[in-house]
Amino acid sequence: MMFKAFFKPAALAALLAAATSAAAADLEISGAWLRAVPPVSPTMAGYFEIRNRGDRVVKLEGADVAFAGGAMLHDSRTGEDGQRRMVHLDSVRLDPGDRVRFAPGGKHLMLMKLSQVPRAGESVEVCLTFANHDDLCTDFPVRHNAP
Ligand SMILES: [Cu+2]
Repeated sequence: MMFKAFFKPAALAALLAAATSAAAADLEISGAWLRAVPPVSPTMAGYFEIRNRGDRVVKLEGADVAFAGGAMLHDSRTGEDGQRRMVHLDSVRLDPGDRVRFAPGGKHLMLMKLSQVPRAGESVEVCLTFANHDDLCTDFPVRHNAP
């Protein structure tokens, strides 16, 4: 069953994360997590912080996830009517030294067309994709609230 291959218990994920660091030489991801959603939800949001330790501009474009049909970068903005709404970002630019936080109420990764919905306590691999950099894969634990 595909489910088993994608979803690891958090304890195992922690061991794997220790063995396979979520850092390329120039990019570092920390604090990654996915917000738990009901099992019928078509979407879920992911949060993390990314830091560009390299010496060139990097453009984050989205993500590849085995259990999602697509992923988009979103930001949350307040419209003229005072309502918060999500806007699509084509890419997020990271200049050398930049640190960008994806957090509830602001930028987030939106996973869409979920074919399986991982549950709180599980951990799933998300590969961030870039215009000009190799994919960067890391485990995102699923939680109800921010760590
Ligand atoms: Cu969104």
